[in-house]
Amino acid sequence: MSEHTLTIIKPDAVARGVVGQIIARLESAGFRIVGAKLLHLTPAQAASFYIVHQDRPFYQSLCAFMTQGPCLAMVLEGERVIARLRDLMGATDPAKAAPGTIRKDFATSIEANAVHGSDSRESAAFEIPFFFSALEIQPGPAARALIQDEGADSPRATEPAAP
Ligand code: RTP
Ligand code: MG
Repeated sequence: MSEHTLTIIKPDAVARGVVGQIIARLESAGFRIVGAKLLHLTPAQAASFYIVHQDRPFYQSLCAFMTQGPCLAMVLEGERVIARLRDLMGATDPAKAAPGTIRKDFATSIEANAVHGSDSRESAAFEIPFFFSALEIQPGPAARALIQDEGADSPRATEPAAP
């Protein structure tokens, strides 16, 4: 079943100029980019986004890292994209990440680990609207089919409007 997930190319990867290579991995995996924006998180935004980690010892450092420069947030669409993205990302610690994963190839530490991915449907349901409004996400296959059907039936698709 097709679903959506949130991914972030984190500030370390943007600063090192590997955004294109990471996007190529995502597209090669068959994930469709249906939303994207480059932004520089404020401390309050980073703290809110990672609120689930507020009691973890790395929380302050993580929030500082995520605000050190711009990051690229994207919504991806695809079959089982939440779990498949997590597999493609690799383990949180690049030293433990499997060969061929994004973190193995682009992360430099357990904190500066190049990418974020929603870890469940519940997380995606919080994280996608955190960054994107519904209007900023391209319609999925069902909505596109509906739009095409309406376009084919509509006189406006073939005839100019009456003056
Ligand atoms: P993410 O949420 O970014 O996709 O990463 P994840 O699920 O693999 O890891 P998570 O446990 O959710 O941790 C969130 C991010 O916090 C930083 N971190 N630092 N210093 C540390 O021990 C440590 N542990 C985690 C990483 O940037 C991690 O991705
Ligand atoms: Mg996580």
